[in-house]
Formats: sequence, C-alpha cells, structure tokens
Amino acid sequence: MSEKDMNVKKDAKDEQLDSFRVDNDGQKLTTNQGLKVSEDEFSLKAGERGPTLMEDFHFREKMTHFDHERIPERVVHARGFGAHGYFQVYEPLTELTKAGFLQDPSVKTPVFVRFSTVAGSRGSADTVRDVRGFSTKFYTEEGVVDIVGNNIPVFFIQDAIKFPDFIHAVKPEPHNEIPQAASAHDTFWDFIANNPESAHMMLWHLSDRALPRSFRMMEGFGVHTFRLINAEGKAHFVKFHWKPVLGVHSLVWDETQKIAGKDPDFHRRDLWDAIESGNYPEFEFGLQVIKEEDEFSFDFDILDPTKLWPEELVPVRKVGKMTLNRNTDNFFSETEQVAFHPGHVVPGIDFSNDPLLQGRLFSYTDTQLTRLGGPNFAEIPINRSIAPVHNNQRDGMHRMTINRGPVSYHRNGMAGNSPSTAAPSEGGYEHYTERVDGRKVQARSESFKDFYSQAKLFWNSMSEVEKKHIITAFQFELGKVQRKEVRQSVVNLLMNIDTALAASVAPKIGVQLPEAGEATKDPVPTDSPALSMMNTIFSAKTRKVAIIAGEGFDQATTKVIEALKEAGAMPEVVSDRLGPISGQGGQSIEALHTFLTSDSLLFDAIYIAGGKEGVNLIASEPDAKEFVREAYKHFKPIGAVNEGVAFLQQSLAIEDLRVPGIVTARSTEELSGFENKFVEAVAAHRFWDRKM
Ligand code: HDE
Repeated sequence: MSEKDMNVKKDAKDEQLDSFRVDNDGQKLTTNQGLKVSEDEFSLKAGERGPTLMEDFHFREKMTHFDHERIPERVVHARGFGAHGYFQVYEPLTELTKAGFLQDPSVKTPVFVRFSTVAGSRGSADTVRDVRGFSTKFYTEEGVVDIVGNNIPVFFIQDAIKFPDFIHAVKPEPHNEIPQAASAHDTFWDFIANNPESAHMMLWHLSDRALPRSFRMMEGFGVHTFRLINAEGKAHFVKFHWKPVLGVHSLVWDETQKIAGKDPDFHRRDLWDAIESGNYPEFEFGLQVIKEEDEFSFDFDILDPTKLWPEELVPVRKVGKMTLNRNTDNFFSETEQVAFHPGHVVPGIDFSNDPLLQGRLFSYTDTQLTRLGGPNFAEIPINRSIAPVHNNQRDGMHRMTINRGPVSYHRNGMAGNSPSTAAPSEGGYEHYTERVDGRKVQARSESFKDFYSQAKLFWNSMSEVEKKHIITAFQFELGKVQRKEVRQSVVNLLMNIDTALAASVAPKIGVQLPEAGEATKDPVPTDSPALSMMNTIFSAKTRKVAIIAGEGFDQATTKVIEALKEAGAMPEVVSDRLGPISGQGGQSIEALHTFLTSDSLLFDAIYIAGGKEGVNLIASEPDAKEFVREAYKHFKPIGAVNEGVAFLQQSLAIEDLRVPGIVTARSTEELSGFENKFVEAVAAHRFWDRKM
C-alpha cells in the first residue's frame, strides 16, 4: 500500500473493496487454480521446433482467458471515466426528505462517479461534440442511490419509446459505420428535423456546453423531475443539480478537434491528474423544489424532459458537496463494470410520471444482463451495496453469494419467515401513493406540444460570443450533411426559434431561408442569465500554464511560477529538451514537455520566459512558433518577459502587443507586479475580443 493510500481514512465502500483487491508484489505467478508456474514464455512443445501440446494447461488457460477478455461496451455512454469520493449535506433536509444520507452533515457518504460521452465507442476521443454523462452512485447505509444524469438539463425526446430511434440516428450510420463519435451526419439531422421536440436540446448540443474543458468544469443535471418525500409523507417535486466549484467552462471547437488527435484521453487524463495532484474535483449538490400544489403553475409541463425550470423562477438551493478524491485501482473492474440505474433509490426519493424517466426505469437493468453477462451484476465489487443484502434471489451466471439453508421463498415458516419485509417505520421502501386516473392511450399530452419556447429562452440567454459559436456549429454540422433536403428541413426548424439564427446558417449551407416560420410561443421569462457560461465562476485554480523556458531563463520567471502556484494554477515547463533547466539566478526547473511531445492545445495559457540563450534555443525549435500562434488563435492568455517578448512578436508576426489577454514586461518598471497581472489574465481564461 502506498503512503498516500495509508493517509486516506478508508470509508465503508473502500473497506469493502479491500477484500477484493489483489497485490502481486513479491508473489509467485500461478494458474487460476493456485498452482505455481515455472515457465511463462515457452509453450510445451514436442521438441524445440515441434508442435505445441494440448496438455499445456497453463498455455490453454492463459489463452482462453485472453480470448474472452472483452465484454460488450455500453450501448450508449461507452466511453467514460470514473473516480471515487464522498458526499456530505450542508444541513439536514428533513423537511423535504427522509433519505438517511441527506440528514446529517457529519456523515460522509462514499460515492463513485462516472463521466462519459454518449455516441462514441469505448476507444473514441474525449473532446468530441457530445452530451456528457454524469452518473453518481451513493453507497448509503440504506442502500445504493444513483443519480444518472447529463451535463445538459434537457433531453432530445419526450418518450422513452423513441430512444432506440434517436440513438440509431446519432450513432455511426449502419451501412458504413461512419462517422465515429460525431453528430455531423445525415441521419442525426434527419432525426432532428422530423422530431421537433428536440429543438431545445439541439441548441444546447450545438453550444459550447457540448465541448467541456474538463469533467471537473461541467454542471450535472438529473434532467427528470423526481419526488422527495419527508417522514410525514409529504412530497415535493425536485430537480437535481451538480454545480462545479470551479465554474462551467468549455474548449473552443478548433481546439477540440485537434486535441482529439493530440491527446484523445484529454478529459480522463485531466481528471486522473487532478486527483493525483490533490486538486480534488468538487461539485455542490443543488435542488430545485416545486410544491405539489404548484404542479400546474408554470407555462411548461414540469413532467416534460425537454423543459428546464428557469433558475430565476425556481432557484437552485445548494444543499451539499461531493468531492472526488481517489482514482480507481483498475479501470475495468471499477469504471467498466459499474452499473448505474436511475431507479436505485432509498426511502424519501421517488419518481415522477415523466415518460422518459419511466422508460429508463426498465432499460438500465435490462442492458446489464447483456453487458455484464447475467443477473448477478449487483455482486460485482463496485456495484455492491454497503447495506446488507438479504433476499430469495438465487443462482444465475457467476453467482458469488453462498446463501445457506433450504429456504429461498417468501412467505415461509421454516426460517421464521426471514428474510422478512420491513415496515416503513423500520426503513422499508414505500412507493408514493400518487393518485392516477386515466384511459390507456398512446398519445403526446397537449402540455408537451410546445417545442420552441425554451429553445428561444436558451438562444436569448446566450452572449454574443456564445451565439456566434452556435451559428458556426450549425454551419459545420449541417455543412457535413450530404442531403440538401435534410439541411433545408433543419433551417426550416430554426426559423421557428430565431430568424437571425436561421439567416446566419442558410446561406452557408446552400439552402433557402424560408419566408417565415410557424407561429410559436414565446418563453416566460424571455431569458435566463443562469444559462450563459459567461456568468459562471472564473479563477486561475488548476489552469494549466505552459512555461516556455530555455537554459539561462531570467529571474522574473521564477516569480511568475511562484505566483501561479500561489493562485492554484499548474505551471509546467516546455523546453527544447526534457530535464533540468538552469536559470540566471542559479535556480533550476524541470522541463516536463518538449515542443514535440506537447502542444499549446493542451494548456490554458502560455508564458514565455526571457534570457537570451534560452530564447534562442526555443526559437530554433521548429514547432515553437506554432505553439504560440495556436494559443493566440484560441484566445488564451499569453505572458512574455524580456527577450521572450521579441519571440512572441516574431511568432505572431505583430509588432504592437497591446492585444486583449497579452501581458508583457521588459523594463524594471513593467516587471514590477507583472506576475499578478499575468495571473489575473490566466483567471479570465479567454479573451474573446481579440481580433483574428
Ligand atoms: Fe441513459 N442509458 N437512457 N440517459 N444514460 C444508459 O445504461 C436510456 C437518458 C445516462 O456511466 C444505458 O448502463 C434510455 C437520459 C448516463 O454507466 C441504457 C433513455 C439521461 C448513462 C440507457 C435514456 C441518461 C446512461 C447504457 C431514454 C440523463 C451512462 C449502459 C428514456 C438524465 C451510465 C447503461 C454509466 C446509460 C438507457 C436517456 C443518462 C441503455 C432508454 C435522459 C449518464 O440503459
């Protein structure tokens, strides 16, 4: 066990996992039967050059296991990454719910979180344009609770019966399996055009929300309306939120595409590194609450999963915090085998009649039967509840539990009727006794037929920069659609949201701008500032800064590195070679990257050190100028001092560096306080008003 592991006090889940962990340190190699193996490089052959013999049981076992190492990837959300942590409430939520883990601020509930993309295969790139999954498993004393959410608060469809159709449309086209992990193709857009309920989600999907900077900088949403029930049996409608403490931030489109090549593991690496370096990702847990009697007080149906509850109408109450502080030991055992289910609840949490949620309640167990090979997946270590499990379920593939005694039925007399059911007062789960009247019908509720008002709300809430990005995204996505009639139908749909948006897209994709759209409802309120990422939290914390420095770098650079660290940023040296680089004052820094192994795409900001010799060495690197140019192009903060300033001018081919987000210093006067100005620029993240 590493020292780090020993310092972390084990929680109940961690302790449970301990009994399954295996360490090979100093051990002898064995077969699965525990037999020590004396030869693992040469199979048993009849003569050194002869055929391999069937009786080589070690060879057969090793090869058979290898042949069966793969399991089916998730049908959606195949690409993902997980981490362990804990959750704590800020204050007892007794008035809203009787759920035990939401009562006591001193209780740390262990959690496992898996972030994911939706459309791509397991090996696809992290930074593609896509919705991100945000699934949280709480190992509570009363059983497992899962919030299986996304980083976007609404969904494409209203009824689960359409999910297979939607997913078939977004996945690679079946005749040639192209394109991988991308929505820029005919079938996706044909689906959107023919299923206008997706209008609202379509705008989120084309916004920068679909290009997160990091899993640590995304919001999470339960999407559906759930119910919380208190001990008196009183219910409230709720929506679940995760708010990242670092704010909500995105990459820019050009970056995402290039990072997909330079580092397809960009997001998983970021999460792994953050946890390893002690920058534990934190998310505040938020609740939007609507009283049962107010169910019909809004101009949207609160059961419709294509609608959000504007935060200005229904504020988000922050009620707790989740901290992710431990990476997995084994990706397959934990992240791949974890099985989430929105129906995993404890007393005090219940469902609503949202037809999308209702369908999900079926799908998540069903899919595990194929993916994890049978009904016993709850016994896999990562999925095990820390609350004891007792029931009469038996047998099935890979059963682990050894249930004792002859009785496996309820009610029984032979075992004193155990295991026995628990009354609600003893913690037994009781479904909310909602009254339901209705005819059996297959229809869309009238109240679900407003497809456009919240699409307008989202569009109206965007800043000019965000709108520009959405327009370019439409031009790109539809520009890749080969069938003109599909492109035309999507523009027709955009007319129902915003004429200017449709007008900015139509001419670029070779289709007509219709004279008018349908008469559609306007949103109330007209906009929601909470939806714009411009109104989020900005800071320098954990931002990665490339320190471009060569041998003999100047003393100002040491101060800059210190100031960045002080502000919680992550300076990393990029140089003409790896290893220690000495500065003018005798200080030494370790270069972790070269221009060959790295790229400014992988950093949030760059800084160019002074020192004649070092700058000359850097300038002679073939990729160094491009490194600087890309950072400029992606609106990133750029700092430079002394001789570094001239190199910046050469790289950008501009003389006058009075450009937003560029901070330079050459004289003693300029150098005083330079590091603070640069840190401020790093904390601002991007300088959108920079002219290109
Ligand atoms: Fe899922 N979804 N989904 N989904 N979903 C799955 O379950 C499904 C929906 C979400 O990290 C599958 O175990 C249906 C909404 C996440 O392991 C599957 C419908 C939201 C994950 C499934 C939806 C989600 C999944 C595939 C329409 C946000 C990854 C593998 C009614 C609130 C979980 C699996 C992980 C995974 C079905 C719609 C989130 C097939 C039928 C809406 C984050 O069961």
